[in-house]
Amino acid sequence: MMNSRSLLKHISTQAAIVGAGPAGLVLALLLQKEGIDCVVVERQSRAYVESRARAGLIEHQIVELLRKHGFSEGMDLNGVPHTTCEFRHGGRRYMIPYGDHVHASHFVYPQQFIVQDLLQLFISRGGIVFFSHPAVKIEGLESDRAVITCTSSENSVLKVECDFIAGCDGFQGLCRSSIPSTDTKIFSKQYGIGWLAILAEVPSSTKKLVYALHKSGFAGQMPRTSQITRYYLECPPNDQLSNWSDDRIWSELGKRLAVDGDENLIQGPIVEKRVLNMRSVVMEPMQYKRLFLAGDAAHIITPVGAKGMNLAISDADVLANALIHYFRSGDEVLLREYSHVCLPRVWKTQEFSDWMIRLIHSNADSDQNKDKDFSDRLRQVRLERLQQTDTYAKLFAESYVGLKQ
Ligand code: RFL
Repeated sequence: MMNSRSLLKHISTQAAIVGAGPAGLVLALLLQKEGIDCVVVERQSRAYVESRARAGLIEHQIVELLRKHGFSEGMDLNGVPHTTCEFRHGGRRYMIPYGDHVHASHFVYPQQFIVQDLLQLFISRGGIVFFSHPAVKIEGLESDRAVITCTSSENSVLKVECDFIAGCDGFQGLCRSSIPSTDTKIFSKQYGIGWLAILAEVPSSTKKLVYALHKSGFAGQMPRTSQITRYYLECPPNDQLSNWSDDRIWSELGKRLAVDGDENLIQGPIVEKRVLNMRSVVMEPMQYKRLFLAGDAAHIITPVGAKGMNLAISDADVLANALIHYFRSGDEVLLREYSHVCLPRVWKTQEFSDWMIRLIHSNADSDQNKDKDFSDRLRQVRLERLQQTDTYAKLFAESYVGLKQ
């Protein structure tokens, strides 16, 4: 119900979702499908969220989830299944056909396309998203109804009163900080490693995902579409973008990705570059009274294993089930269990990402006496075992492709 006054809008709903990223939109669609009343409030404009290029690798179980609920049309039409990745080290290629080990595949389909598809579906079915409405205050978490206050560029105020708030507003959002620090514990790790994340409007030199372990540092090549490739270059964690001219980027990629002679990189316009600091954070529990966090709002993970968006969608699925169960039966048991259900998967994924970090960087250990040559030998053995030992490769494949554990 909406009462509009000159500058104040007041609406009432069952579930208010803060953030129109992958977590918020999957949750909104799942609730909408079951007839649960919900609205989404989003800080940015629609054009902005639909063009934010980030992830691109969708795990097998998330592909299955999107298909099961009928959210996968765009991915099925335009996504590309992947079953092999390639490591490069010491002048050798290590092809890992992970898909064959577990009879499953990844899909490469850029995050901004998923967001576009989900938004289009939600809105076309009558869903309401308040774009350019940042949530600025959360109240009433301890009472019968919670209230979110949002502002908008037209200087109006929106108040959303609800039974539950889903905090899907990412790592910098408001929801996480609305939980009293005495009721949560934050676990975090800084790896002391940076990645220069680059988006280039060029086809990649191979269709596979490439992880190159070079003496000068890691380099990655991740195809996104036939015309767009994401590249990564290891760099100091707080490196300045001004140190990275386009010429230096292409030359460093060519050197680090080369195996025998020069890497035949197709050079072209670099449309985005940013320095990422390799760090991971998990908040426990992921809920407080009427507020439930999902995705990056509750945990972030280094982009090394390409897991952040997948975890976000997985949380949204768990939260949707709990809310649907509650609104059908009045039984709060699944809501109470929400964090206990999500966290084991979050921690297994963190463990895998930590393992991957050690595999692809020679200086990932906190040990002060880092011996890069020693680490390098260990990395070589790990790659050989991935190629030669079926059980080792299968364990990697299960985590990498994202099977339900
Ligand atoms: P999002 O996508 O950050 O969405 C949160 C939304 O909340 C809005 N918001 C607010 N709205 C209202 N009021 C407020 N006060 C608000 N504050 C924030 C924001 O505008 C935004 O729209 O969180 P969500 O849904 O949890 O999804 C998480 C994923 O986006 C993230 O984990 C991934 O992008 C991480 N990630 C990758 N994940 C993968 O699974 N596979 C990958 O290959 C992968 N590659 C990546 C990545 C992240 C990267 N960056 C930029 C950190 C590559 C990169 C470069």
